[in-house]
Order: sequence, then structure tokens, then C-alpha cells
Amino acid sequence: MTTREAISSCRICSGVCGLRLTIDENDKIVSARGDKGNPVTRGFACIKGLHVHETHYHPDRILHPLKLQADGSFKQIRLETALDEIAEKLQDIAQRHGHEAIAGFRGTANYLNLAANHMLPDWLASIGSNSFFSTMTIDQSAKWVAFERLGMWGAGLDPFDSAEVLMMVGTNPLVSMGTWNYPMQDPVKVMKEARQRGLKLVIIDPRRTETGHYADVLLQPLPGEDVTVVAGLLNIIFREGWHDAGFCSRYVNNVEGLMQAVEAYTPEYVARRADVSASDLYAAAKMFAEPVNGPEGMRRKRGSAASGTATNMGPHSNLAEHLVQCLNVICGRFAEAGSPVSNPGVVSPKFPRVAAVMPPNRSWEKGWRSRVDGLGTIYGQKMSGVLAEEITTPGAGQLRALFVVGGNPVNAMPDQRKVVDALRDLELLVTIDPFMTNTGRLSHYVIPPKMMFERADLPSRDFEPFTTLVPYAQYTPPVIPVPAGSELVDDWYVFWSLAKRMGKKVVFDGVELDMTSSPTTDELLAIITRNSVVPFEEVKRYPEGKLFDSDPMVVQPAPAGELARFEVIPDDVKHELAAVFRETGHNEKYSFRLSVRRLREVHNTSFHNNVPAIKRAMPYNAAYLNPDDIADLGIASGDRVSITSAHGNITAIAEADKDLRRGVVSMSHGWGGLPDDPAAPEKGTCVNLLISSGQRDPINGMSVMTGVPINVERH
Ligand SMILES: Nc1nc2c(c(=O)[nH]1)N[C@H]1C(S)=C(S)[C@@H](COP(=O)(O)OP(=O)(O)OC[C@H]3O[C@@H](n4cnc5c(=O)[nH]c(N)nc54)[C@H](O)[C@@H]3O)O[C@H]1N2
Ligand SMILES: Nc1nc2c(c(=O)[nH]1)N[C@H]1C(S)=C(S)[C@@H](COP(=O)(O)OP(=O)(O)OC[C@H]3O[C@@H](n4cnc5c(=O)[nH]c(N)nc54)[C@H](O)[C@@H]3O)O[C@H]1N2
Ligand code: SF4
Ligand SMILES: [Mo]
Repeated sequence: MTTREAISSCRICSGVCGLRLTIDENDKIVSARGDKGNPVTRGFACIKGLHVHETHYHPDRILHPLKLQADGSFKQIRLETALDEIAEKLQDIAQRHGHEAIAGFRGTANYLNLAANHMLPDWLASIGSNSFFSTMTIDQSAKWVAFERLGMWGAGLDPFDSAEVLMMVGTNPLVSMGTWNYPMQDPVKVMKEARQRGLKLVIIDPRRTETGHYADVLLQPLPGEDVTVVAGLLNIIFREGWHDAGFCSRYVNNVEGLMQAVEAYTPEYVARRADVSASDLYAAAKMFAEPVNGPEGMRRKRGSAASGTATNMGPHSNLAEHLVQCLNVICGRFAEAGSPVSNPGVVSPKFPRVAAVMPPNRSWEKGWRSRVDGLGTIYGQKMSGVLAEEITTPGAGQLRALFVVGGNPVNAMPDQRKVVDALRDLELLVTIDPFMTNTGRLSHYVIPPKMMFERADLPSRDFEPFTTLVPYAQYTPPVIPVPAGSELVDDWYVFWSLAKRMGKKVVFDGVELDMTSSPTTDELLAIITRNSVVPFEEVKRYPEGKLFDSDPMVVQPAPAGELARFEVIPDDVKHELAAVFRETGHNEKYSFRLSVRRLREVHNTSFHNNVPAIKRAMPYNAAYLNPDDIADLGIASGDRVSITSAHGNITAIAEADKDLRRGVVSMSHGWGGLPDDPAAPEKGTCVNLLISSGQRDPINGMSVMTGVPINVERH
């Protein structure tokens, strides 16, 4: 059989691994391997990327738009007919409830789909709706809150290349490719190389993770205690005088206030509450913060602290993130004037990196306020944590129509029952997804998009400074046609064509689109990159991916005059920190805590059913427990257990994990069926039935998803 080879990239996660695809004479991808020639991903690819092509051919893939029928079944419908009907319904809803009643929800598959990623919010703006939601506000929006309360360093964290120490809290980049102070591409080799040059690691995680195996100091606290643990670290650093007093006096307001606020968080208090040893806590603080003796005397150590999802999902998640960032602030762990910028940009525009504080902004305190919890917006987004109430609470802005793009909120959102009831209450739910997800099952229309290898793409422009630490990009043209006889759509087209039908003009990334004839994906990508450091046409010349020789760039000194300062202890932070101290910590009624985690084999709600090799390797989301806890419960790996929180109950399959500390059930999200049609635990369980949406954060509406008190017993 004649075959051809094509180069592309996996766009499931920020790893953006270069792939070499073998394609047969029928244009079918028959195998994939990591592209060893790729200058950044160097052959690395995980099981998902090596099999993602199989999902293109899976019999469950939806190949034609579907419309819900009165009897609950779905019937094929022509795309343009579906769009006509949807546009008509939208006009009707807008007339009765205003345009704000029309909402969009961005799931993870919309981030690495550049044209679609920009189109969704721009479409909402074009129809006059501010109802834009994304997974960010059930994920790491605590980082946005921290930047906006504390301030942000214009030149970014201390560069990874020169880091002597990294602290990672509640994150596992060797599996997730999702840590903000660590390269997201080819993470295992990068770790080995960095360790060889002497990088030290402090890891704070209840589980000795794949990343934790490289730790010099590993703290395994109870989940949900990141505020306690990090306040304890700050306490030790201040007491030992390891903070950078010079940096603090120049760039930080009221460092004394922070010192006082963490005074109560003594190593003994932290040890008792978070169940870590006081001496390990001291060792962690020392390794991160103790200055080193250089040729010119004592100098600050280089390298930064960062958190992942867990810190941003525990109790007091915004406070926890704020304190993690305070570690960087008080130790001055930011790129200095004159230091080289490792990625001056490829698809993003050239912008100066300035060694100065960008002042706090607190955008949620300004502008639009929701009738739900009085929440505001952050970076133009409404809070997904209250999406359900935004649908069910009457009043101005009540949502009546929702577009779900590249996400599956029914399995991803806290408090599954509430989310499902709310989605059922909508007048119009449209899901754009290649598969019939549980969200799709509740939808009035399901529109199947082209999949990864069938469309042109570029990596994210706006996240480039965070996700790509070197000047690298890969333009991926479509490498296979869509399946014969199918009617599929580019995600972005749905919105362009609805705007056209509604008589609206889309201003796409600041450029007004021609609404008479449809643009191409390349034309949209060209708009997004019109000011890029490397011209789009140049990037396109390297579909195999390229590390560009960009002009060297250095961090600029701060401008003269009055400088903004970090606000390390604003009143709300101070009060919350004092309130956490007064909490008792342990809830006597519950003997375990639920802990979030990700699984290498799957991506959130995806890849549970459509790849045989993955189904064999990871058939369900087990409830991982320490082997001693398994023994104490009188159960064995593979037994069913019943898990109960104050909010709900689930049945799961127990599995021993010697890397997990005691007293914790570590379980991944995204699995299971609908509440009234649950899957057997051998096919996966929805942990979000355990998560209450009752105790939400007052700024970003986040629920507590890790450190949740639970009981476990044999089923
Ligand atoms: N393979 C794979 N990769 C993924 C994903 C996936 O589903 N699968 N999802 C992607 C997405 S959407 C995201 S946002 C990123 C997230 O990327 P990460 O934030 O790195 O996510 P995790 O790998 O779950 O790491 C969280 C770690 O926190 C630990 N933990 C749990 N509770 C606590 C706690 O209270 N405190 C502390 N200190 N640690 C705790 C867990 O044991 C776990 O090791 O990953 C992305 N990459
Ligand atoms: N309890 C608990 N809940 C959590 C978390 C947790 O740790 N614990 N983590 C949270 C986090 S960090 C996140 S990000 C969310 C994730 O929540 P979601 O984003 O809702 O979940 P995903 O599975 O990532 O959704 C991806 C969807 O996109 C579809 N898809 C694939 N390719 C394409 C495409 O080309 N176009 C379109 N339109 N669709 C495509 C897939 O079939 C899948 O249905 O879950 C959150 N929920
Ligand atoms: S899912 Fe795996 S192969 Fe795909 S980009 Fe992420 S790490 Fe790479
Ligand atoms: Mo996420």
C-alpha cells in the first residue's frame, strides 16, 4: 500500500507535540509518532496524541448536524437549515429577553483552535451580549484575581533557564503540561536537563507525583491546606530574614502588614493543621528562599514559585494563590532589567517587557454586576461557577440560550445535578462537539466540527508568553480531508454565519469582517497575526515547526517617576487570612479528604470511550487511596466504595496508590453519566456530584473542589 507522511501537531494540551503522521492512499491516518525533528517537542508525545487520529474515525463521531426531536431522539439536519432555525430562535430570545440572554461557554478544546477561540467572544460582542463564560473560571482564575489584587510584574517571573530553585504547589507538569513557571513542551527531558544543571525542586502535593519524584523537598500536606502551608512558608522566610528587603522597600507596599498577618502561622500550627512535619516545612522555605553566597556577597536565589489547579480549587483559593505569588514578591523572583527575554514572541506582537509592577486593578469591582452573588467580571468573563444560577435566576440578564464550544460542562462543572437542571431549563442549547457528550444529550442542536487534523491552526497568540518559553511556533495546515459524505463545520463558521443571519457585523480581533462572503480559516489567522513578531507567511513556511531566530530582547528598566507597588496585604486578604486561622481545620464528621488530580491517559471529560488503547489503560476514574487506608477499610484494590460528602454520594472503584499520603481520596473529574442515568463505576464516576456549589468564593464564584471532607466505606 502506498502511504505518505505528514507533519502536524497535537493540540489537545499546551504540550503542542509535533507529530509525524502516516497516511494511507485513502487519506486515512494510520499511525502517529512523536516528531523527533521538532526543535522543541523533540519526539515527545503522550498516549493521547499518539492515538488522537483514531478519534477522527471512531464510529461514534458525529458527521452531520443533529436536531433534538420531541421524543428525545436526534435527527440529522442540514447545516444551513440548522443555522437558519438557530438564528431565528436567537432573534426571538433577544427580542423577549435582550441580547445578554445569549451566552457562550468556552471549553478546553476551544483554546487550541485559534480562529474559533477569537471568534466566540467577538461574536458575542457583535450581538451585544456580555455573557461569555469559560473553563478559566472553574479552573485557575485565582491567578487572574491574584494579578489584579496584588499587581503583576511586567517582565514576568524569574526565567526558567537561570532558575536555581522552583517551587510547585498543587501541580504536576510532567503529566499535565500545565504549570506556569515550567516549560510546557517535552517536560520530562527538560526536567532531566534542568536537574543536571543543578535545578532544585520543592514540591507541595499530597501525592508523590511524577514531578514529585524529582523533588529535593517534598511536602505532602492534607489537600485543602495550601493557605496554611504557604502562610507557614512566608512566616519562616520573614523570621529568618530570607526575604529580599531591598526589593520589598522599592516595590512592595506594607510588607510589615504581611509579616504580621502570617505571624500566627507558625511551623507548629501549620504542622498540626496540614499534617506535615515542621522540619520539612522549614526545609522547603530554606531551599526556596535562603540567599546564596556569590562572588559579590550574599545574593538572592533565582527561580520562582507557582501553583496549578489544586491551589486554585481548594478552600480560600484566591487567598492561596495570592500567598503563592507573595513568595515571589517578597523574595524578588522576577526578571530583572537587562536580563534576556527568552521568547520575544512569534505569533504575538512585539511588546516591551518592563521591570516594574503593573498596578492592581480589581476589575470585578467595576462595571457589570450579576444578580447572582453580586459577582462582577474578570477579563471580560462572567463566572462559570454560577452559570447554573445565571440560567435559573429571573431578572435582567437571565440566560435563555447557550452555546457550548469544545467543552462538556455537564461532566466538568461542580454540582452536576444543579448544572443539568439549569441546562434543561434553557430555551436553546447548542453544542459544537465531534461527539455526543452528556452536554450534547441535553442540547437542542449538536453541530459537529472539523477535527484537529482537518483544519488549519496556529498556537495561541495571547497565551504565548506563558505557554511557550522559547520563540517557537508551528503552523498546521489540514493534512486530511473531512470524511466523505459528512457535513462538518469550522467551529468559528457557526458564529460568523449566525451573525450574518442576525444582520450583525463581526469585529474580529479589532478588524471588521466582510459579512457577505465567508472568510477562510487562513484569512482569520492572518488577521490574528497581523502584528506578529514573525509574519504569518513566514511562520507558514515551516509546517514542521520552527525555533525562530528572533532579535534578542532584554527586559527594560522601569520608567522614571512614581512606581506602582505590589499590594501584598489589602484588607480583604488580611481579613480572610485571619478568618482561616480561626477555622478548626478538621471536620470531625469526615475522615478523608477528596483531592483533585489529572490522569495522563485522558483529558478532562474526553478520551474515555473513543480510543481502544486508552480504554484498556484507563477504563474508569479510580478512587486512589493509600494502601494502608485500603487495608484499614477492609477492602482491596478493585472493590467498589461508597464516597459521601456533605453534598452527595457516589460509588467508585478503589485502587491502591503508594504515592498518595493517608487520609486522602485522589480522583479525577470529567467522568460518568447524567445524574438520573449514571454510568456504572467501572465506566467512570462523576466526582462533581460530591462538590457543592453552595460555598462559593465571593470574587470568582469558585466552588471548593479539592480538600473536600468525605467519608469512604465499602459499597
Ligand atoms: N493528561 C492530562 N493533562 C492535562 C489535563 C488532563 O485532564 N489530562 N487537563 C488540562 C487542564 S484543563 C489543566 S487546567 C491542567 C492542570 O494542570 P495541573 O494543575 O498540573 O493539574 P494536576 O495534574 O491535576 O495537578 C494537581 C496536583 O495537585 C495535587 N493536589 C490535589 N489537591 C491539592 C491541594 O489541596 N494542595 C496541593 N498542594 N496539591 C493538591 C494533586 O495530587 C495533583 O498532583 O492540566 C491540563 N493537562
Ligand atoms: N471536580 C473537578 N471538576 C473539574 C476539574 C477538577 O479538577 N475537578 N477541572 C476543571 C478544569 S481545570 C477544566 S479546564 C474543566 C474542563 O472542562 P471542559 O472543557 O468542559 O472538558 P473537556 O473534556 O476538556 O472538553 C473538551 C470537549 O471538546 C470536544 N472537542 C474535541 N475536539 C474539538 C474540536 O475541534 N472542536 C470542538 N468544538 N470540540 C472539540 C471534546 O469531544 C470534549 O467534549 O473541568 C473542570 N472541572
Ligand atoms: S495531549 Fe499529549 S501529545 Fe497531545 S499535546 Fe498534550 S502532551 Fe502532547
Ligand atoms: Mo483546566
